[in-house]
Order: sequence, then C-alpha cells, then structure tokens
Amino acid sequence: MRSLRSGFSPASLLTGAATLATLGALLVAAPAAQAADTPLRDLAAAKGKAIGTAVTGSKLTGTYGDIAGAQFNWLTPGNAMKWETVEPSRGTYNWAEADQIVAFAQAHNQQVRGHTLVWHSQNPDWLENGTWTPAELSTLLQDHISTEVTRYKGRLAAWDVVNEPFNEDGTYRSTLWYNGLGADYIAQALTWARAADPSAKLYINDYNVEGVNAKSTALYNLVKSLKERGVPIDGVGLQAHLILGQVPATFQQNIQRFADLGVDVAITELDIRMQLPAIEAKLTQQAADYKAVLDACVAVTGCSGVTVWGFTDSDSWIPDVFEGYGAATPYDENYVPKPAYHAIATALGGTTTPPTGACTATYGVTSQWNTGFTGQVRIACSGAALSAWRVSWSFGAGQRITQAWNATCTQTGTAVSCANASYNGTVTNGGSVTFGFNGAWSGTNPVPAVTLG
Ligand code: 9MR
Repeated sequence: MRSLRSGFSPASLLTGAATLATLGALLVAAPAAQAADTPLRDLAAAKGKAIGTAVTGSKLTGTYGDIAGAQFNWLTPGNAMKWETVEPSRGTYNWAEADQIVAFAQAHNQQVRGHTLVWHSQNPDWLENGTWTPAELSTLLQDHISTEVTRYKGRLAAWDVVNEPFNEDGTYRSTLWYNGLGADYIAQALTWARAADPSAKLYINDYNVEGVNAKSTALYNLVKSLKERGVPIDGVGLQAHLILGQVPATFQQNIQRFADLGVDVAITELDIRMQLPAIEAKLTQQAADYKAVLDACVAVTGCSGVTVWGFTDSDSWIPDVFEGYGAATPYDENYVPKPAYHAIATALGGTTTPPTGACTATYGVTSQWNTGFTGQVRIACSGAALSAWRVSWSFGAGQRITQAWNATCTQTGTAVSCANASYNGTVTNGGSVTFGFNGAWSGTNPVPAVTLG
C-alpha cells in the first residue's frame, strides 16, 4: 500500500551539483536502558581478561566500528591475514585490510590476534595447486611466516600460528603441510614465527577441542611434547563454534588441564548457533550458554580471555555454512545487544540489570539525487514485541518529507513523527516492520537520530 501524505511541502527545486547518496547509512537508536552499561572491555580488563571479536576491515566505520572499538579490547582479523588474502598471486602481497585492522586496533588501544599462518583452508590457488618438493614447501612456509610475522613485528600480541591440525579422532589432518612435511611442520612453523617476532605469543588453534575428547587430548599431548622439546608454544586456542544448549560439561576442566601444562588458553572464535527463527526461549538458552563459556574462562587463571567470531549476526559466517541456522553472536543484525551480550557482561562482573528485550528503529537513506531522497526506517524487536509504534526525529538540515508509505507521517517545522498504519502496528519478537518515505533536501542530508516510542 502506498499513500500520499497531504500537508507536506512539495520537493523544492534545487540547482547545483548532485551529491552522491550515502547508500544505506544507518543509525541505530539504542534503548536508553543499555546506553549506560559498562563496556565489556572495561569489565574484562578489571578481571584481567581479554574480550575480543573477529572483524571485517571494510566494515569498521559507523555503528559497526563504534561497537568494535568501544566494547572489545582484542581484535582478530576474520580473513584479512589468511594466506589467500595476503598473497593471492605468488610474490604479490596485499596487506590493505590487515594494515587497516591493526591501525584501528592501535587507535582504539586494542590488542590484535594474528590469524592464521598455517592452515589447510583459504590458501591461494597457486599454492594449493602447485607441485612442490618437501624442500620447496618448507621454504615457502618459512618465507610466508617470516614475511607476515615480520611485517607486524612488535604490534601483534598473539598469533594463531597453526590452525586446525587435527581430525576429530585425534589423528593429524591430511593437508598440504602434513602430507608434504610430516607432523613436524607444526614445530617448524612455531620456531620460524618465534624467530620473526619474539614478543608475540604463539598459539595452536582448533575447533571441537572445548571439552575433554579424543581431539583435545591429541592437542594436549602435542603441546606437552612440544614443551618438552623446547619448541616455542605459548598457548592453545579453543575456537568454540558451539551449538545451542551444547556447551561441553568438561569445558572448564579442559581449560584447566591445558593451563596446568603452562600454556595460555584463549577462547578464540566463540559463537553459539541456533536453528532459526531466534525465538525468545532460544535467546535465553543462548545467554546461559554464553555465560557458561565466560564463567569457565573467568574461573581459570590461565584462561586469557574470550573472542567472539563476529559480534553481530549481520557479520557471522554461520548462515552461509549451516542452512537454517544463525543468530549466533551477541548482537542481532541491527546491532541490538541480545540476552547473550548481557550474559557476557554479567559473567565479567557487570552489575546492570539486563533489559529483557528491546525494539529499535533504524533510519537509512536508500537513494539520493540532487533535490530528493528516499529513506526508510526499520523497526525490529528482539526479546520484546510491539502492538503499535511511533518513530520521531528532527530534520536538522531543513529536509522535508514529501510522501510516506506504510506509515502516517507528519512534519511540523523540523519535527517528524511517523506512526504505524492500520495494518503494521504489530512487531513480533524477532520480527521487523519497515516504512518508507520520499523527502527533499538541500546542502546536506545528514542521518538524524531517531526515537522509537
Ligand atoms: O569467518 C571466516 C569466514 O568469513 C570464511 O568464509 C571462512 C572460510 O573457511 O573462515 C571463517 O573463519 C574460520 C576461521 O578462520 C577458522 N575457524 C573456523 C572459522 C569459520 O569457518
């Protein structure tokens, strides 16, 4: 349904150069109850723990950048430091995204976990499809590690040197490296990394090693023997890609046994996926699961901290890989903190009372031309619901709404107020409603702060 609002000025005719629209510029109105909460990074620091997130460099602006900078004290590049990213063709390096993330971290007083130097996945085709003698493979690996670790020498606190070396039964995974160099590629990689940057902590990182099982025991035995041999190994990364309701009962015991070996333990890639839709009962269970993971790390001195694998559901690998699953991170896709966020805060000693849920309005400009623009507002609920809504904002730069649809909008001076139409007042828990409008602008067209009430 599309209804023309009466009572608005027609779009004024403007002259001058057209300005390119900032497509999709978004501003989220965070519920007031959450604005005063202590950032996770401050809570974690008070406990001497790291709270980190994987990030995508190109997204580190706007709300995504604000949250990444404000809430976390560690960052891991999700893909930017992988071999296929940094050396897509042999001898041609691309450090742009990795450099950007490291600079962002430095600007925000954050530590960086480098990820990852030796893996069976996300290698460039030239490497994966090449035919190499063991000697050539060894040289390639040494050069790669030396080049990348040296580039960030002194600026990274830790490296996931070797990623995912084991099968589920605890045998070594058959990879380019294992097949070409034997199991000792791990010791060699660690030794080369130490030589390139003696100050970075060196980790072996794997998944499905959170509880005591055959795979984590193989990792345990490897770390034990590396230490006995004097190979540089400082820590183990337990990735923790978990499923709702399935935090292993032996999680803390497992962290403790690694810590007792004298290595750091980091939870490096935490997410907890659920079958969609993300109804309230699942979000509540997810919060309990997040809390169990954080509690286990807080309880063991040798657990250095927890990194989530993306902090928002809009930047998570889960929906792409597990069909029908998602909602695995602490913020929903509109950057609204979920119960899981508050569970992390609570586990880190936060004292605020978490709101049971929230609805937020998000304003975006979807297209813009020299005299006009089309905007949209999305109202989304997570852990809460609405039966009617009104969204208000102030157009500080003289913008005028000329037409609205899926809402009844009025504008008095700069003040705009849009209420639900007869058919879209209900926003279910986990659901959303969108309305749109056309407007006129001149000079600038900044995104206003919107209020949902
Ligand atoms: O988050 C990463 C995603 O963007 C990539 O498409 C994917 C490819 O395998 O890798 C993801 O990160 C992985 C991490 O590097 C190692 N552990 C498993 C993670 C999820 O696949």
